[in-house]
Amino acid sequence: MRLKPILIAGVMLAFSASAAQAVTWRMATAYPEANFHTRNINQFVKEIEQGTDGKLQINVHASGSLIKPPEIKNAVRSRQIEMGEFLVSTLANENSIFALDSVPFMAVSYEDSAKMYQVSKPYLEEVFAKQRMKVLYSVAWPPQGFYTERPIEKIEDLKGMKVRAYSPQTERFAQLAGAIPTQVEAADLAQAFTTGRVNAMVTSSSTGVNSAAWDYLTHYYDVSAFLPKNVVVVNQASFDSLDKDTQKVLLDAAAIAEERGWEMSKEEHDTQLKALADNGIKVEAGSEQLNAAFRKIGETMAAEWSKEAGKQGQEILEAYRK
Ligand code: PCA
Repeated sequence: MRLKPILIAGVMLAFSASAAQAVTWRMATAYPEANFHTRNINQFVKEIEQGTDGKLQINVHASGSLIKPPEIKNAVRSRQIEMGEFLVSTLANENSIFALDSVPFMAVSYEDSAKMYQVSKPYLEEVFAKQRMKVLYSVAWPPQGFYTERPIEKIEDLKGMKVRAYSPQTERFAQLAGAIPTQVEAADLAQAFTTGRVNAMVTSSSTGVNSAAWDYLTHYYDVSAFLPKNVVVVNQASFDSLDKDTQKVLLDAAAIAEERGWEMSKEEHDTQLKALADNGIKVEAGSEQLNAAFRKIGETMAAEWSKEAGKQGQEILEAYRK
């Protein structure tokens, strides 16, 4: 049977229309391909691609390969790229709301972190909206602990150590512990350790494994100080340029990615603590003395945060403690 010319023309028109509408976005993240956040992002973009029949494709550039990590937020803001992922607390100096999830010992379980996230979400969304960005989802890293190159019994043992930090909060934490903080991006850890720029770090089991911590370090003190979050944002104008159906696919996939991400994070902690131990790192809870000193630092930082966050901070904390 011969197809009627009119039908052929119709098919061709539909085909060219969808081809014309297909867009490719760029997305940047600071973290490596192997990291669970990046694996979650890869799944997220795959679902968007499938859900839109290829109309929206997103190329993910990991390890700060497209945009340097401290510039990812502004690259999305200025629409140099459409989407980006970054650690919320790297922006702590901009607004105290960004520091909340990294105040040590304020929320140390996944349950409390999730609750704190829910309470702080409208505030986070508002600050990003003012910068023409839309929050798609946010996922916590596993609990943060201390990696060292020798055993630590008490806080004084950290004195003078060069501690790798990744945010204003981790810098302050190391400083209050008597150590010397130095900012190093996750992607530059191996180099920083081999060149002796740092000899200890604050991070998760996850980043410890991703950076093969056993090559430079011997101990991990799993003190569960806090669970900082990554956030995935989209430029608002880029989002607005999508048709309604595509927007819905994107938002639905984001909701699924958020749920999946928190589950992946929990699993990651157990798996990677074991991987650290299997590779020869001594994983310990840390002495009572050490933990008490860390908690004291947490109290200092909580007081500092409250002062800085003012009335809005009070509101958030009240809602969180309810
Ligand atoms: N890994 C990231 C941030 C928090 C974490 O667990 C890092 O170390 O840079």
